[in-house]
Formats: sequence, C-alpha cells, structure tokens
Amino acid sequence: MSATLTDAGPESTLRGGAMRDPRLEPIRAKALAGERLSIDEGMVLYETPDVWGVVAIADEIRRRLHGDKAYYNINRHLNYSNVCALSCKFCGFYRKKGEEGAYEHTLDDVVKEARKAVESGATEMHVVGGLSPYLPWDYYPEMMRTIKRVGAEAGVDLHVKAFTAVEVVHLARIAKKYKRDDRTAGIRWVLSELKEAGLGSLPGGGAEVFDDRVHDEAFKGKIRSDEWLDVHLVAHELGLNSNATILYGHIDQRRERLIHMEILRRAQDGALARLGYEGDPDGFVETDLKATEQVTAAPITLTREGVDQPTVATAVRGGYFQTIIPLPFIPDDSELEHLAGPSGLENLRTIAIARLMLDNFPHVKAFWIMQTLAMTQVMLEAGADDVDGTVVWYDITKVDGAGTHQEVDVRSLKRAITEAGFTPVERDTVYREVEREGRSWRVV
Ligand code: V47
Repeated sequence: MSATLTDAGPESTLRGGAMRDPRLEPIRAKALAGERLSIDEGMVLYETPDVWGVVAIADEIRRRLHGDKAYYNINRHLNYSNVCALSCKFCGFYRKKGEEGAYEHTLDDVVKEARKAVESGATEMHVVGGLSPYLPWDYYPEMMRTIKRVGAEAGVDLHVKAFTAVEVVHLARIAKKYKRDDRTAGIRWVLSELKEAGLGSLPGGGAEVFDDRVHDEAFKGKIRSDEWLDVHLVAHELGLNSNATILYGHIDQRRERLIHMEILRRAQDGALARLGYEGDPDGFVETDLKATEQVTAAPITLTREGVDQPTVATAVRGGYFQTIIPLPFIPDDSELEHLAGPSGLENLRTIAIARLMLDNFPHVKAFWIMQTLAMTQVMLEAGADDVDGTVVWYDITKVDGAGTHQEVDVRSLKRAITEAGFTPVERDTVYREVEREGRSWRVV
C-alpha cells in the first residue's frame, strides 16, 4: 500500500505539525487521546513511507510520560552456562556439552562476578543462561543466595533480575514440579522458592515472536506464548515485576509482531486491573487471538494526559510489566546467518511502534548492546526512554564481530544520552531513581 506525501516538509512532521502521510493524522489523534490503536493501524505505522512521522508521534507520547529523562542503570550481566537443551535457529549462544566453547560457571565463579559487580557500584545483576540438562535445581536458588550474600557483605542490596520464562519452565521440570494438567502450580513453586532466595524480578527474554508458525520454524521445542505468559502472570501475582521482549527481523512478518504486541498489552491489562486501574469498556480489543482469551479486563492505557504510572511503591497488589524491549535479530553465528537482519530504519520504526502500540507499558528500552549506542541515541527521540546499562560481559549476541566484553563506562553512556538532547537519569531495576557518590548509591 503506498501513500502520497503532502509537501508539508520534514520540519512539520518532526515538530508535531501536519503529518506528511494524511493516514497518520487520525492515528496521532487517537494516540494522544490515550486510545488503543488496532493492529490495522499498527500496519499503517509499519507501511507508511513517513517513518519520521511515526517517530514524531512516538516522541510526543514518550515526552508526555517521561519528559526529557533517559534512564540507564549500572549493571552486570552473568550468563551462568551456555549449554542448552534447545537448538533455536536464531541463537548463536548455545553449545552442546563437550562442544568447543561450552561452559558452566561454578558458584565460586558467581561469587567472583558478584564481587566485581559490587566493586563497580552496580545496582543489578542480570542473570540468564541456557536450559542446562546438567545443572541441578539446587544450583539456582543457591546462585540467588550467593549474589545476595556478596551484596549484603558489602552493605549493598544488589537486585537480581534473573531467568527468562523459558528457564523458569525448565526449572519446574528439573525440580520435578511441572504438572501438565496444572502448569502454573510448578511455575508458582519455582518462582516462590527463587523469590525467597533473593530473586527480585524477571527479565523479558525468551518471548521471541508469539506465533505458532514462527515458533515451529525458528525455535521449535521452546515454550509457546501461553506458557511464557503464565510465567509472567504468576510472577506478577507473587509481586515480582518483569519485562517483555520481541525478537524481530528474522522469519517473522510485521503483522505477527503487532499481534505479539497486542498479546502483551492484553496481559498487561490484566496486571493493571489487579493493581486497581480501571479499563475502558468500549476500548479496542482484537477478538480472535487465542492467547488473550484468559484476559477479561477491559483495555487500560497509561498514555492519557495525567495518568499515574504504576511504580513498585504504589503497586502493592502485585507486579506488572515495566518495559518492552524490541530486540533486532543479530544473524552472526546463528543458523539463520544468511538472513540480513533488520535495517537501522526498521529498528527505529519498531521502537516507535512499540511505544505506540504498547500503550500500557511505562517504559521502552533500546538495548544498546543490540541496537548499538549510535542508534540508541536516535531511538531516544523515537519512543525509547531507557538504554539498559553498563553490562560489561555479554555472551548472547555480538554485533559486528564484538567479543564477549561489551562494556560502556558510565561517563560514555551519560555523554551519549546528553549529546542526544536528553537528561541521563540513573535508575535501579524497578525504575527508582538512584543517587550516587562514586560506588555508593541509594534509591530515592
Ligand atoms: O531471550 C537470542 C534474544 C534474549 C538473539 O529484561 C537474540 O531488561 C537478537 O532478553 N538476535 C536475551 N536477539 C536478551 C534479553 C534482555 C536483554 C536486555 C535487557 C533485558 C531486560 C532482557 O535475546 C533472548 C532472545 O530472545 N536473542 N539470540 C539474536 N541472534
């Protein structure tokens, strides 16, 4: 579908004047009124030649929610093992036991990593790994306790954000708590034990694209959307916040990405309803998506003028999704290496569309490791309000031949944000602002 652009010029598009593609006008009006956009409207955002118009609308919403703040954190990632029972085609991280490059960290290694995190002033450890058939269940809560203990010894409450939904289901299986006829029972048991041991929140990984065709072609054997959602639902019921991702730009289609976003925002409707938010009974609901059947809440948007965003302090009745993190497919080292991966403009557009479609997610993260810091700067003006953190070691993807050492120091991260015209704000994992003097910090 092509559209004729008016000659209003890029200036007006970028500064909230008339849209060059007239189809964007009603979408902009709906977005600004805090009304939910449909999947068909999402398709217009994907197909319009006026990508800068889409960016401009996303920026208006982003500034309404966050002004010129751009969040970052000081964190360290720990990938405890790359041995994985699965062989997802998009993944360049996994190894089979005994294969060159396969590793498994001991709890002594975990102590060392946690010490380094504390010494660098990190507020968070982000812990994920493969589905190891060899590590016993006890390893996982012990890893949580180890990290918390190292933090406590240094007088720091180090937040542990750990385990994708895929790992949580795997853990229910190896702990022999997984029941086919009552899936959430095992998930609840695992998350309760891990929370007791120190787990603070769940990262958003493992969601990929909620579509059975894409699932069967690219990551067969992995849990499907219903189980991914079960894990996050139970986490929220237990009072744990979580994030969500979408891994796009491989064999997926744009409409499938939008359906993924619809499924996520319906799940968030449920979480927000539990927190006491009231939905719009006449609000838009896509009716034929089986993964959202369990959600009965009316649509709840957080993008209207003056709506209070949920915070960990106000959400006393449970957790919620904090952040959507669009992850562009990085082909290197994967079985899909022959694919090109998404272009820079497609990444920019997807960030902006995520901001507009996920009207009930407080934050949008441009994960600089995968987006590159240069693109992340641009994305701050396209809907993103968060760039993730200092990271240090990252083994899951390596952009443009990077090694596992992928680190940005705080000065460079802040400089990149400032140069883009935003105010850098250090946050902890649950988006409380952090006051810092060197390595000592406290949340405000
Ligand atoms: O689960 C794997 C994805 C995820 C590739 O919650 C790939 O704050 C692109 O979830 N190309 C891990 N993506 C990363 C992740 C994450 C990162 C930063 C912050 C947070 C958060 C979460 O990366 C995996 C998978 O979905 N992934 N391979 C690839 N080739």
